[in-house]
Amino acid sequence: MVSGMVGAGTALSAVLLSLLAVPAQAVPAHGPAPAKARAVEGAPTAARAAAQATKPAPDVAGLRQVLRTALAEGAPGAMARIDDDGRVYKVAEGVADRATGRAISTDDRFRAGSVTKSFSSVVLLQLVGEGRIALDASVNSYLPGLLPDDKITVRHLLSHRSGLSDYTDEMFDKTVPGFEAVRNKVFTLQELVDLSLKKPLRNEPGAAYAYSNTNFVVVGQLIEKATGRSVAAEYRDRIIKPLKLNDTHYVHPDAAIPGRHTKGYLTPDEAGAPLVDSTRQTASWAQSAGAMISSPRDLDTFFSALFRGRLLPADLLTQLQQWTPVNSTQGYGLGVRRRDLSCGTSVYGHTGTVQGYYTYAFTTKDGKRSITAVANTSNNGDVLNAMAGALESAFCGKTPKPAARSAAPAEVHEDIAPGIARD
Ligand code: REX
Repeated sequence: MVSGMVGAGTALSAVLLSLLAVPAQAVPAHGPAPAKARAVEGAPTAARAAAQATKPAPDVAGLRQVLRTALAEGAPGAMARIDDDGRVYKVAEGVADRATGRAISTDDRFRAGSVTKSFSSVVLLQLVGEGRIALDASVNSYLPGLLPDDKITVRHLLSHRSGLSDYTDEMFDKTVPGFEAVRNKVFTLQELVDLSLKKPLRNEPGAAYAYSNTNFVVVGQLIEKATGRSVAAEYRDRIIKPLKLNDTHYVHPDAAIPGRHTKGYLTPDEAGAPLVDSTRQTASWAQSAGAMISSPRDLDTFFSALFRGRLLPADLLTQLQQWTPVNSTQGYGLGVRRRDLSCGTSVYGHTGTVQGYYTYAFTTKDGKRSITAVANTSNNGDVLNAMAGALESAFCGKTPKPAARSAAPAEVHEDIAPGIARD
């Protein structure tokens, strides 16, 4: 079913085997063959049929090549799952566990990092829909005295325009020592905000986009204040249970990933130093900004449901898509990213980076085609850039040109705190 898998063995032999493996086609895991799928969907209008006819099929061979490039750049394993209107493609290369040589699988859970921000945003926007929070109200009106400027609004937090500094810049200045110092720590949300407030605001509230984990820690505080419950309970009752996301867990401060999962391997700053198994951690430094555990199926389901309008009323889904420019090909909405691809298609979702895991989870405007692509390493800009090619393969239906990849390093730092990803 999952092609490109390798048998048990040493990590090295598994990686070599996967690189040498006969390229097997990705097989739809379930659902009808494409021609039938369109027929079964039933009597599309002429316009819809025309739109479908022009929508390129995913380039599965290209996707496999993207994953292999990630392995060649240093990831022990990489995998991706595309959910295309009922048709599923699964591709996996390399290992989930370097010690046992177990092949990575698209059924593996992983740490989804900042994709958590999209979950936090949905919960907060639902509270807006219920009249419990107002998007343009001052954060301090709900959390008196918390922030140094009353002009910072809820919307500024969700769109990274508050100016609040990102406490992770300093925390992870030195990658492995920074990680080991917090791996087992348990922070309160307030402690994380306090770390940020040691630094002045980076810009006037609302004036500029400046990515900061602090924004979504404060979003977590707002959720807890408005509901009187933990963010974990709100994620569970508002998103995880209704969408039956059985692989999605917010276990903070537990350090273990429940169930079947890929290990994560952090790349040290020192060239040639061995990867560090970073699987176990409290992820307390991230919490409502990045502590979610999920699977490719669940993230595809989540973003698909969001853009099909199943989580938010139409007016709030519109608000979520008010884009602040990030660079010439990216925008940030309210807890979601927009990426404009080379073929003219824009896709919507989020990226994630926690120690040992890189994630891309994106969907189309209509929510009908989604991809989640994961590599089980981090702090490796070459792997991050290679994995960006998964979006081109999934949505543009063609193999990313090497030139496109070599042009990409400029975007590694695009809105990740300075020094977060290596060159
Ligand atoms: C923390 C350090 C990165 C990672 C970070 N992660 O801010 C948040 C996230 C939760 O997912 N953000 C991404 C570490 C970028 C997003 O929004 O897409 N790097 C690593 C270092 C660098 O320690 N010195 O690469 O694992």
